[in-house]
Amino acid sequence: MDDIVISKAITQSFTDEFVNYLDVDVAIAGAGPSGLTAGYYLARKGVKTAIYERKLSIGGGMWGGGMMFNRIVVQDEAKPILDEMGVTTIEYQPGYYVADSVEAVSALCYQCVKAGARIFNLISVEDVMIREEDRVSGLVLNWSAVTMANLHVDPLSIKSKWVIDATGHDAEVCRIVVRKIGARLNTSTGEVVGEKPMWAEHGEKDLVAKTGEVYPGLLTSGMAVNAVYGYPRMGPIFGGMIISGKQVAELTVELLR
Ligand code: 48H
Repeated sequence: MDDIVISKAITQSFTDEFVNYLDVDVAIAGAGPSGLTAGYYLARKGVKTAIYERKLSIGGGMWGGGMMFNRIVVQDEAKPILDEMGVTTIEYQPGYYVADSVEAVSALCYQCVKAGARIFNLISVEDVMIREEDRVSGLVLNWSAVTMANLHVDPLSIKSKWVIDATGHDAEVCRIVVRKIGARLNTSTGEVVGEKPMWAEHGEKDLVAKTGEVYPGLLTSGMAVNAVYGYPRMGPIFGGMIISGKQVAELTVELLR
């Protein structure tokens, strides 16, 4: 066993891949359920897709199910997506399916990577590239460890034809765009409106209806949509997240054409 060979294998293969993904079709911020689902459907269409995740773990808020009971619920419309991903669901009542959240995250992550999307964890999106007359044209990245340790280390940039904000409740990429360039988003106030109190039915419907482009070059999916447009949260029903992920992928494929 040669320790240096092991070190070289890791650093060289990671660096080669990172360099290859400096210019992508789609860059997704956040590897929660919506980002992973979007990555899966994009990659299956042959779209070069990179996902950047701040945390060590992939899966965002899905692991914890509802209040740490590690189960999620999805509705009729989302069940075929979980079936396709290989996640077991049990019909609890007509129209309500329950799944193990650990199995669901693991399956989404596995299918996303196997479809060809690349996930870079431990990397935070801290800024955006704006080019071509105020169009989002890429992301600015740093190691999460740098941000957490508050180190003064400059970031690096990646170029992408489309960016998807899948950062969940904080809608971080949209907030960056508003804060940095005073942009007006496609919302009632032009800014990130902020999510409203829990109401599953409306939260889910509104989310699916508004998944899409929020600013030139920038789309939102998942919980970020509710935050951006000021829609209710929905609690531990995750169907909307994966439907939104699929929808944003299909829309982006159209836009890329
Ligand atoms: C890199 C980042 C950054 C950044 C954040 O929160 P998520 O799980 O988001 P969704 O939209 O896929 O799913 C939402 C769902 O988990 C949820 O919270 C629900 C249904 N809530 C309902 C309710 O009522 O509360 O995942 C977002 C991911 C996370 O892993 C973050 O770590 C990551 O994005 N992230 N990654 N750079 N700047 N900001």
